[in-house]
Amino acid sequence: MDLQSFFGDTVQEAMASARRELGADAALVSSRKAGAEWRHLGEFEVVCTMSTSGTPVGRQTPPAPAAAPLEQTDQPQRASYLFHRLLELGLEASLAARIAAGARSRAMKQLTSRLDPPSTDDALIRSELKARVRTTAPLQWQSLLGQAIAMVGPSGSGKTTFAAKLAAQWLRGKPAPVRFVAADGVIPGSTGKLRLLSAVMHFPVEAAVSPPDLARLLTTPRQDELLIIDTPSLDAMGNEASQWIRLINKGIHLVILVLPAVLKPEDLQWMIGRYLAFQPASVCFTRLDETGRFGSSAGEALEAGLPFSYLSRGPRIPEDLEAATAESIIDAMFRSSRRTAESCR
Ligand SMILES: Nc1nc2c(ncn2[C@@H]2O[C@H](COP(=O)(O)OP(=O)(O)O)[C@@H](O)[C@H]2O)c(=O)[nH]1
Ligand SMILES: [Mg+2]
Repeated sequence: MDLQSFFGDTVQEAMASARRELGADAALVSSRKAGAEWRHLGEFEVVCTMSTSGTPVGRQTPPAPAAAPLEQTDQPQRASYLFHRLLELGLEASLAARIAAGARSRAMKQLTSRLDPPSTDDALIRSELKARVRTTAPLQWQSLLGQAIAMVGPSGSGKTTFAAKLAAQWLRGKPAPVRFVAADGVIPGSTGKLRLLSAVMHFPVEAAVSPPDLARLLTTPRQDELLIIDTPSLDAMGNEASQWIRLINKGIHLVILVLPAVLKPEDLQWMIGRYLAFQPASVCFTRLDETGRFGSSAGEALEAGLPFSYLSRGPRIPEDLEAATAESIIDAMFRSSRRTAESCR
């Protein structure tokens, strides 16, 4: 039996919409108060079937189904497919339910308007994600001269490597006036790593081992230069954390939160909560090459309202860095989940 759901603020209204869609012989199978996630479509849901002949009555020419799924899958079941597909991508249940609801109302709109050909489940999810994923434009050093940008994030997340990749991409064409500030010098060895990179890439590096040190550098910015500040992790800031936070909030034009995509969702959520103190403008996810569940990381950033700026897919400088687009984020969510499914076979 081909079942379809219709919604309205009264059962009569929902039935009227079923008859418009299926014809005057639309038969009511069941009716109920709409579940919370479908309430935006109407107070009541009626489940109807087509006339026994299978041909919608009142329609002159049956529409040619462009793709099978929407026409053949009954709607409540479809909502469940969408929800489970989103869980498979790694999204946490409440976000998955909201995105599934949005994807399903897209399907309903397509069904009622018949302007667009019906979409597959993945295409509906992609459209719904695209409406939610925000990205920032790739950084251009030319528009940042005289300013300072900072990378913040937990230790080992890839801040120094990201900063070096960014500078190396800028330096590729012609020399870009970039000066590095290794403010993560509280961790032995990390300043050394940046110095090594600077020797290869020919950009100057200064060390700032305390908030007053960094404050001094920030009060005298050169108008023909861009400062990239590589900061310590919150834990390494220790008792000086509030001083670092104040200084970074006040003196730095743009802050990027660098997070590894390999963390468990609950750890990532906790981490994002802590680093929001720095008021990051965007998030750069690293280690995409090492995760089979990018959806769970992307979901946490979506929930925190953070736009995506860059994706890092490996340690190579600068090849493994790309500017994020809504498409690349969504592709990465689908690709990494496929990788997990394949490795489980
Ligand atoms: N596989 C992989 N390794 C990365 C990536 N980004 C950085 N790394 C490596 O992660 C380690 C820590 O990076 P680092 O930039 O020092 O982290 P920081 O402590 O946040 O500055 C280094 O060995 C990097 O080469 C990435 O996207 N994928
Ligand atoms: Mg570092």
